[in-house]
Amino acid sequence: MADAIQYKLMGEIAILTANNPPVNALSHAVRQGLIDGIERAENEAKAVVIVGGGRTFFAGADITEFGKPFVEPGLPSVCARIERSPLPVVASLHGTALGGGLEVALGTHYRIAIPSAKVGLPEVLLGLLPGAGGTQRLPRVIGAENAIDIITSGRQVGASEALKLGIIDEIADGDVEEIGVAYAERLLKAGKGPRPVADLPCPTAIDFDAAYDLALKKGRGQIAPATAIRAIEVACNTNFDEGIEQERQMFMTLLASPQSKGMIHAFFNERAVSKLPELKGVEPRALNALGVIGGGTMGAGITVAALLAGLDVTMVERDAAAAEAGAGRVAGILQGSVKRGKLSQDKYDAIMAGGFRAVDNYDALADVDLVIEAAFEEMGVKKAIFAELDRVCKQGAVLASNTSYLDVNEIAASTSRPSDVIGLHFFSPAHVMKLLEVVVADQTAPDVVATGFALGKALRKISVRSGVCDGFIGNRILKTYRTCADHMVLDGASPYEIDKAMTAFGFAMGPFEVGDLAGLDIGWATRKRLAPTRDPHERVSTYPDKMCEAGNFGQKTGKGYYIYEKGKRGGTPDPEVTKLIEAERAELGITARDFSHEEIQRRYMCAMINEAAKVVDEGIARRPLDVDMVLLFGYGFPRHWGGPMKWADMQGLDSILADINRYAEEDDFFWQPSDLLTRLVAAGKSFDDLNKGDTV
Ligand code: T1G
Repeated sequence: MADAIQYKLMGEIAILTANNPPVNALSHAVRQGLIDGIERAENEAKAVVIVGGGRTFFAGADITEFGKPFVEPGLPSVCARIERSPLPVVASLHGTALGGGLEVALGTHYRIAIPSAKVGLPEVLLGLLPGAGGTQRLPRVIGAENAIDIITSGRQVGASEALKLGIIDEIADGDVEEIGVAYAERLLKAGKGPRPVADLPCPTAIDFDAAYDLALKKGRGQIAPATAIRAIEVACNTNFDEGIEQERQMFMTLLASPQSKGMIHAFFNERAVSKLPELKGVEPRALNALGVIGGGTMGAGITVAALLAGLDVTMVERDAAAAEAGAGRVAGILQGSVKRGKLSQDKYDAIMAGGFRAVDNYDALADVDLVIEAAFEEMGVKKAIFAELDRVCKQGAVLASNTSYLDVNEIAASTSRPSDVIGLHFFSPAHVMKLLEVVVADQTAPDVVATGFALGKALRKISVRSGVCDGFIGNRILKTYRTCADHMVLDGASPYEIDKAMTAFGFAMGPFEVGDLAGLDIGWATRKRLAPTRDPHERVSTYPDKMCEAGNFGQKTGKGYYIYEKGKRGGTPDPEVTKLIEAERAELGITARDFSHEEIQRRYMCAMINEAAKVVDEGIARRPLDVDMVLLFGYGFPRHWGGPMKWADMQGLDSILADINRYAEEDDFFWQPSDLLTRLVAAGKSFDDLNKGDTV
């Protein structure tokens, strides 16, 4: 195997080139290679240049090594060894110098970058903090305030901002090795020697308590950003070596924390979830021109996502007026992106001039590669549209429905080409939400599935494969934990306490706030749709119907569970709702009881996990990690827990099952323990074992 760090001498300059594709992660071999390279250079060179081979400088510590036995040299000692070299050491940056990568660069004495390079310390996005001197060296270079911003946000900083801040010393265009060597030669000519950052004075202190409290509040329970602030505080009032020691202790504490395990689980699985073994070697069909049926909220959002990905889109509406309205919605969303500087006016003009048209006849879809139907959620409407698509679309075109719960098999069977039919379930707003459920019907051809995933990749979505059932993966699980919340309300909990409990757990919003945001009429329509087939044993609350009958659909009507005043953020609890609930309890003869936040969170999560286990057991979701990614990217599940299945594993599946069995003593209709969960507990296995291919 080629050396992880390649060494060559060019004149008086030793060049150490990282060679650990794809992102030059700082694995053990790379770390050892850096030490060996520096020591060799000190015997024969006057200066050293460290550069990344391939597409980037080091993109950080090797995350796959976390949790495995630690092997010296550690990254802190690699950075220290580079820093105390008697030779001037230059880091020449391209791609993304992130985490341990930037820490290595801060361990060198001079930093140069090409204009497109980015730097950052994103460890908090893994539930960690910079553990190789980043919290001690960066503040010495850019001050405590700027360091807090970069470290607690985890954001990537462009080369020009990095130059302004002083993270890098120069920007130069050209080959990254050549600009590095030229810079080192200029330094030698100028008689410049080593310039350890560690020798810089402690940065000026700021109000760390205020910064700490703010980070905790913003983190919604995440501990890493706040801990990083304490580490930066140490840099301001302790000598460097002591600071490095304390940083290490804080790093090791976070590394052992469930939050870090949750976030590392999310990091790897947001990349793994779209890689299906059965699609290996399956070529997707062509994907240049799209058709979108419907110019409403979903149709317009899907169109914008496709246009921003450079695809050509033809939107079809029932008549010219509706087509114009649809085009107006698309233009409105894109102009919003121009205003926010996310899209240039030129790009906007190019899209609206060429890549998009809204029409009122299906014949315009004769040559498109894929059509996404985003029309009214009614089976008759769907079948009529797919009959038209079957008539006009070319052979080989992929016919997709954005339905969020209807039977895709039934839609497919209504065409002469069911193998070309698939579900592509976007989430509102479709140009923002990252999740895409790729719903595979019984007859969907493998290359059609591959095309669905290819579209997801082109639109920068997190695509998750789902089988066909009512609500697919996400909405089916949502219905269950939402019902659990309703049951707790009937038994005594207030919707507002439930919202507080779930935001304390880490959700941006509780279930009743989400209901108000999405529109309570959606749930109402679902209840009406399912009423004819509802099991008489099912507990249903009627007060939500009364709220809807009164026209209170949430934010869009100014009143739902909360009352919303124009221009004011958030809503205030509506006492009328509490009255409705108390009346229903009295009617049902229920004596309200207290629910602690812990009990609310536990029941809510157990309901979610139990239904999710059934979804996996039935093969609707292939793996537990698929469920985790659906909840993370479509339902606001807190990333620092990794998803419900990861959270369940960290809690211990036996304790989850024990609670479900206990709840079943009260209501054995709603709480029917998942067979898969029972089998896993009996076998002493976890959801993660299933992710790794194990079975029970
Ligand atoms: N370690 C191991 N594997 C990594 C990796 C890493 N740091 N970064 C990426 N990969 C894998 C990734 O899983 C994927 O694998 C492939 O590389 C391509 O990545 C002590 C403790 C660099 C911006 O957090 O943000 O340093 O799926 O698909 O979209 O203080 O990867 O192909 O099998 O994402 O072009 C800090 C993490 C670590 C950066 C490139 N560093 N990486 O994005 O490609 S903690 C990070 C990224 C640390 C020290 C601490 C991105 C990227 P596969 P990709 P991309």
